[in-house]
Amino acid sequence: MGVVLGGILGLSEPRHHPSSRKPLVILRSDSGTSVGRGPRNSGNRQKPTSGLTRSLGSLAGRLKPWPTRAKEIEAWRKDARVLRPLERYIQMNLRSELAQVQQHMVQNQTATMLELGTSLLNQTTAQTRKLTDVEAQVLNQTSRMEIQLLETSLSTNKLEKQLLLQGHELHRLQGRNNALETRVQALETQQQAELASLRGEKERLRRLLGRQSGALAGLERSLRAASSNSSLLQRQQRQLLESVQRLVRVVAQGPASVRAAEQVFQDCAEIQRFGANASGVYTIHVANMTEPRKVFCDMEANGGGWTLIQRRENGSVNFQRNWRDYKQGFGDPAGEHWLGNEVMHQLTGRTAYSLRVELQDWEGNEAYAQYEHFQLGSEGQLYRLSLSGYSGSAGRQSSLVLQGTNFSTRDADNDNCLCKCAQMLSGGWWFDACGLSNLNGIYYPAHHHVRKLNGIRWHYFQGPSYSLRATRMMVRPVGV
Ligand SMILES: [Ca+2]
Repeated sequence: MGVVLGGILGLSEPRHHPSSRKPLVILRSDSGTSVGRGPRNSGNRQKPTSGLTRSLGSLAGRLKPWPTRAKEIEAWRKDARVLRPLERYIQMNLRSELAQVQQHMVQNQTATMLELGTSLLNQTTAQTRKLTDVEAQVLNQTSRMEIQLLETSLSTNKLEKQLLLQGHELHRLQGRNNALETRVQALETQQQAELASLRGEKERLRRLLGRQSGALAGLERSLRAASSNSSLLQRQQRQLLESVQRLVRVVAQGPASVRAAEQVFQDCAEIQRFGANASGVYTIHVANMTEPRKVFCDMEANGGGWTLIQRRENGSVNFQRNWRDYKQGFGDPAGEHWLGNEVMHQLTGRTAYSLRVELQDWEGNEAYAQYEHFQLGSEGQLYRLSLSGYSGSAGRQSSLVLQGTNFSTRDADNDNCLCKCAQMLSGGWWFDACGLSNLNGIYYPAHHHVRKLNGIRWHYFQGPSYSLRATRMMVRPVGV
């Protein structure tokens, strides 16, 4: 509108009022700078210029086409005089409006600037706050890390101290350990020395003990021999006295009684006591027996005085006999023989007897079995055997059952077997069922003596099927 107005004004008053265009230029310039300000500024300007617009509108409505203008120009000049006050009015109004507009603009700009400043300030404040926060966070973080560093440092220091202490402790313990080792070594050495000394002492004591044991055994032997000699002497003295008394009686009765002198000897022990020291055949008279008996006396074995009741040595005598033969006896007292069950019963029934069994194998080995007590029952008791007090070298155990075995022959089965042991194993013997011995078995010559169950057996000497080369059984009163 300013431009339109300027154009109009320029055409209408180019010469008369050159200076009057000045405010219009300012207006144009203001319009130029105000372009883009928005409708508010335009509105603000419209309000004070509404009267001018109306005037110009009416003026324009009166304009005529150019051919008529020349005539009209003169009229305009006349009108110009009318317009001058209007111009002045307009100028005045415009000036105040301009000042107002300028003031508004300044105010608007100031307000805008203030807004901008406030906004910037706000932004700056926010940024500053954020920065402050970040700084605080960083500071916190830093302080925390410092604290952690401090703690770590403290821990490290503590650990170092502990390590140092432990090192000291270790060193101290090593020192003590060394001291202990030294002491242990010293103790060991001392103990070894003591042990060696003790061993020497022990050895010395052992030798001393050995010597004393030997001496004691010697003393014991001497004592036993002395005691035995003493009792033996007493018994021999008594028996000698009895014999002398019997002899005195015989001499007093005259020569007819000399034959009776032989009958007074009950066994070989008495004969030995009477002074006979040579082994051989003698005559004895056993109590309750009507006939005197020839017997072989062994005056040497184990002190002598033995009366033989059995001998095997060459197989010259048959031992396959019946009950009666074994009861009465058979064979030759100088060689193989069986003295007889009845004699043995009478003999061992009168006084206590010992039994000695002597054995010899085909290899030249000898062994014996001795029984402290030996007794034979009567015929009614089937010549039952009673033994006790076994000792000897023919095995650790007896090969004869000690108690309760009866005598059996091929015609008298008194054994403890459903079978007939005497018939199976030959001879007459105290078979059990059928027992571990039979010295009256079949005599087998050399090289035929093994694997013979019916031979001359003694189990604990040479086993169950070995037939022996020679045997002797003999008795003697206990205590001789
Ligand atoms: Ca039987």
